[in-house]
Order: sequence, then structure tokens, then C-alpha cells
Amino acid sequence: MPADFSPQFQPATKPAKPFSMLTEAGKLRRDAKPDLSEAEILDALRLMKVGRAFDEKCLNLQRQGRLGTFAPIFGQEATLVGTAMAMDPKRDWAVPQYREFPVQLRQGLSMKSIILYRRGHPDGGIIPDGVNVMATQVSLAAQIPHAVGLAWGLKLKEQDGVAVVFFGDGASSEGDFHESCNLAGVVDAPVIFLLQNNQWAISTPRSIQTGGADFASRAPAYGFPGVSVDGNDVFAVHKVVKDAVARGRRGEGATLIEAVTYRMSMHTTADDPTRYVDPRDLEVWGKRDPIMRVEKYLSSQGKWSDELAATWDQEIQDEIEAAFAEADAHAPPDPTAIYEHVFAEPTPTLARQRTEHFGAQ
Ligand SMILES: Cc1ncc(C[n+]2csc(CCOP(=O)(O)OP(=O)(O)O)c2C)c(N)n1
Repeated sequence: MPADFSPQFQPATKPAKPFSMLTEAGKLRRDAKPDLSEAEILDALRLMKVGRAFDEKCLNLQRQGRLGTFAPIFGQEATLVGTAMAMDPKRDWAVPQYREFPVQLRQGLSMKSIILYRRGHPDGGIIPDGVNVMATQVSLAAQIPHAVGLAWGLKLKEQDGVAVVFFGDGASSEGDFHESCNLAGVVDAPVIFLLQNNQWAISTPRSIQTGGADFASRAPAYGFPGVSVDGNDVFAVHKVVKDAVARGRRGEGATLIEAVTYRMSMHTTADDPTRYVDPRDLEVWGKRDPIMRVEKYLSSQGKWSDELAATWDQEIQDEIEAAFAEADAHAPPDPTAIYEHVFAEPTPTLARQRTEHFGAQ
């Protein structure tokens, strides 16, 4: 028997080094060139700041009992904004989980609509025609098969859009994720799996989420490429998503992107991370702040100043207050709406409950 007649076991992969363009100190790495114009970089910074300010406002209101539960994006702004900036809102679809506020905004959903959603108003669930965003999904990974179907549909209709589906490291342990990747690989669906590895699934740490070295390396087994990116580097995220969008448009199929980031705040407003997060981790990741990094970069280019920062802060506050005023002026929901919008014809149980609560129609 020849000496090399033995089975070839595929070795487990080593963790990929996340692709990065901008250092924590706000310096471009050697040969790195942002694929964004100066105006687009300012747009990206602005949207990240809007995201953070909106979180702060919503958290204050939630703590006063004036807003429902929501999931802050603090720390993940570059992943969300870098991705959104690489999409074409007219052609491409965003398929969110529940932590994608800046993406929804950039795709054309209004801040008012997001406020209504967080207030539990049924109108907050309405997505206007022409806005390429799917509904917020709380059931983990349930949006991923929809995204593959959507992308496959775009391909069958010979449209050149892509679907970008957002989910976390935790959701990637669900069967829906694996089944979706499998189908996407078979039909070459133009879908981008945007896995936000924020190191936590509520209190479950990354270390026990998977035995794999990373998440990106799962992709080749499904027949498409995967890439790991520094999720706190808006230039790097934008670049990898832009390349993945181009692949999708060229008919080359799916891409899995693992954005390595950190959830700096609570999972949702119903969570108390002080019970399980080591404050030293917050210190380490705080130095990698995605917004600070771009500010440092722009300062070094002479394009950012304390005065400009103060002007922007005021403008952003005004924008948020105006959206809340618009939401306040919106007619309150009809209480009977709780029985609508799920079944075309109410089930007998629903019909009976409705009559018990509100009387015969
Ligand atoms: C099918 C399902 N199982 C469990 C939950 C409860 N749950 C809500 S969020 C969450 C953790 C999600 O973590 P991850 O997917 O990493 O996303 P992240 O919230 O960190 O962005 C869990 C277990 C759920 N919403 N849906």
C-alpha cells in the first residue's frame, strides 16, 4: 500500500484576521484607501452619530416608561452604517433583525415610523411602498430564509438587486441560518449574510456559541465565500460589503460577512449586562470606538473640529426631537387593531375574544 494511502481530514480552520483599513488611532493602514468620497465619509459619520443619539434619547424615554423595549446599537454603528452605505436603497433590500436602526433609516424608513414601532403603535409596522426594508424580526434567524427567497426572486426576475440580511452570532446557531446558507449556495442567490458578531447573545458569550474558530469560515462549506471584517471600522465594512454587492450583481451569488464588533450596551432595555460583562472588556473595546476613529481620521485631514461637532450635535438633537413631535401628533391606535393584521379571516377564538373585549361589531 502506498505510504500516502490514507484519508485526508480537513483541518479545523484558524481564526481569520478581520480585514481592517483604519486603525484605532484613526490612521489609514498602509495602502488602504477608503472607497468613499469625503462627502460620503461625512455622511457615514453623521449617520453613526444619529444612531448613537437616537439610542440615548430612546433609552431615557424607556427608563421613564415612555417607550417600549428596544435593542441599542451602541458600539455597532460602523457595521450598520458601513453596510448601509454600500447598498443602493432603490435596488437592494435590507432584511433586519432588531438592531439595525441606521440601516432602516438609510433605506428610507422614517425616524417617526421607528418611534411608532417602539411605542407599540401598529402603524409603526407599516413599511411604505418603495422602501426596500423587510419587517423587524424578533424570532431569531426567522428572517434569513425570507432573505434568501427575496434574493432568489430578484435573480429570477433578472433584477440586479441584492438582499442583505442582518443577524447575530447567536442567531447563526439556529437551523434557519444553516438551511438558508445551503439553499443560497445551491441557487446562487444574490444574498449577503451580514453576521454581526458582537460577542454576546444576551448573556451567552461568543466562546460557547460555536466550536468553530470563527463564523466567516463556515461559508465555503455552503459553496460561497466568507470574509471577516473589523466591524468597528466603517471604511473596511463598507469595502467588503461593496465587493459582496458587486458579486451579487454580477450573478456570482452569496457572501457571508462576519463583522467582528462589540455590544457596548445592554442586549435590550430588558437586560442588565453588569451581571455578566467584564468591565475590562468594555475598556478594551471602548478604545476601538467606531465613531471616535472616523473623527480622528477627519481631524487629521483638517475636516473635523470641536465647533463642527457641536453644530452637528445640535442639528441631530433637533432632528430627533422633530421626529418625536411628529410621532406625538400621530393619531393613537384603535384598540381593536390588536385583533387585526395576522389572519385574513379571524379564527373563531379571536372573533370570540374580540366580542368579549369590544362587543359585537
Ligand atoms: C427563536 C428564538 N429563540 C430565542 C429568542 C430569545 N432571544 C432573543 S435575542 C437572543 C440572543 C440573540 O443574540 P444574537 O443572535 O447574537 O444577536 P444580538 O442580539 O446579540 O444582536 C435570544 C436568545 C428569540 N428571540 N428567538
